[in-house]
Amino acid sequence: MGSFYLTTPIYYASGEPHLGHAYTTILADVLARYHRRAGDDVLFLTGTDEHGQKIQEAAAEHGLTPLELCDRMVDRFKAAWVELGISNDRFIRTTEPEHIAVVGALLERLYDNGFIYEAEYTGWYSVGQERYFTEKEIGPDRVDPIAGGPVTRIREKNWFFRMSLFRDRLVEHIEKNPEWIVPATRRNEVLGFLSQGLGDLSISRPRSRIHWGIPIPWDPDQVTYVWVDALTNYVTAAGAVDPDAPRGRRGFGDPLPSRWPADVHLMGKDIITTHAVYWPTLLMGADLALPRKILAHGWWVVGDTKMSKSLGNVVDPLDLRERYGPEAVRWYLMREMATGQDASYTPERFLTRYDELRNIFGNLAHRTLSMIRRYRDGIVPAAPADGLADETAAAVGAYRRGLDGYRLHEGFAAAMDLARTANGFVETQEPWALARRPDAAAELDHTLATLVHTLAVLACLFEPVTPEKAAELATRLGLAGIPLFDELDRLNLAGNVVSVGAPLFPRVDPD
Ligand code: ME8
Repeated sequence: MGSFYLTTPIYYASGEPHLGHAYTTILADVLARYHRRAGDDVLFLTGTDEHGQKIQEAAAEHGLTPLELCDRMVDRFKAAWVELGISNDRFIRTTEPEHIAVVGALLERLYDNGFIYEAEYTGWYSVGQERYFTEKEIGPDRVDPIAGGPVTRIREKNWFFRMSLFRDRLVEHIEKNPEWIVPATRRNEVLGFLSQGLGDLSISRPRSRIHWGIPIPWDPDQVTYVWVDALTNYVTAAGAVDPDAPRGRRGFGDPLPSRWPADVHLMGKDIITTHAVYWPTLLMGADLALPRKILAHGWWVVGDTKMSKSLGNVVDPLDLRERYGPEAVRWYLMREMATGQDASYTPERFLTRYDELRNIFGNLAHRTLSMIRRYRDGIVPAAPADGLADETAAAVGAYRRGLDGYRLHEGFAAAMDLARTANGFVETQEPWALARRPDAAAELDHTLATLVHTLAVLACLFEPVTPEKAAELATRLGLAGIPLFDELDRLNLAGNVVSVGAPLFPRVDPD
């Protein structure tokens, strides 16, 4: 029993939710549910990033005020998350008064600590990424190096954070904690970035250019750089900073009932620099603890191209959901992408993964429950349920190592393998043959009790990824709820009345 605080990026409220957003949010949801099932007190945070030039321009295009656009998009994100079974504890919006106050308090803290100064900035800005890039980064074609979008030359007065002062401390932290940034490719990328030296960070924009942002507390002609605003959401939601405390105290380091630091920040690899360089140095400057882990996953690609709104090759997860159900989408995304690496979306792979749910897991449930009804009047026999004890213990171990180690695909492969093994057990035991032999009643009881026990374990293992199907299965097994991990060793289903019901994962006819 412990506590676990995890976050997704807060998504830009300038566009619709798409498969990429869904992936990170489902990844977080699976981890949140896994930790709850393991007995942890979980805080799962997601939300929307609502300030800055990108939102300002998108709103103008739609003939809306920025807040009107954000309100509209927040509804879309929230609806998508409900449809996909997301169990977030908190949805933060950067336009919330509490967050605005915390950003102001954090900036004042950096200012009071002597890490803020004013200077002229000259360089290239990408609205798409909401970031400046150097001449070298944009290359001869002068495009943003992440999505290939346009950059504009800018010369203006900004407030700066002395990020450069924290470079050595950050490098040391990364080197001393090899598991802090995962996967290792991303850690090496960050170390490579830091090896080229680290400049200071511009943390404001003139209001004359961008009006949609949080004012700098000591200079209302400037608004807070949107990444500083956005990253701060993680401490706002944790209650780590009390914006009402007197200036200079502000709750930093005070014994607030805070959830900070986060156990893990989840994100795509596109925003690793902001999370692994800007954010920890800002936290160091404000005397706040660093997050315990940063996980940057890969990209969903179509062919060789990243799926993204700006590229127009967006696959709407809700399209798949309508036909196959949201939990098939969740399963596909978690099972198919090796956490951390890129994965290519194809309808064929989606169908392969759906068939696995239907033919292995769903089939095991259906045949087991049907046999109990046919051979034992629907009542789970009182017999030892240990026919697959070793296989089950090994699968639970591999599953937990996979999820604890952020290799979710390995965990779910282990769960599916257990279902496959149990189907093999049915084939070798041949319960239909045992049922014809009066002398084999005890062996049939043992076989059926073992299969029911395995299904109860599978309900626990599948709950993080297919929560409703797991709950349905638990009900059909006559359980009051889905077992927790620490209940698996003392499951006793003898005497439970089971029900068969329709297949958990129905056949979906192709077009
Ligand atoms: O960057 N594959 O928001 P955003 C996998 N507001 N994941 C993808 C993806 C893809 N093709 N496309 C997007 C922002 N994502 C900022 C974040 S946080 C303080 C501020 C996911 O709406 C992935 O998690 O552009 C990526 O990091 C995020 O969406 C970017 O979302």
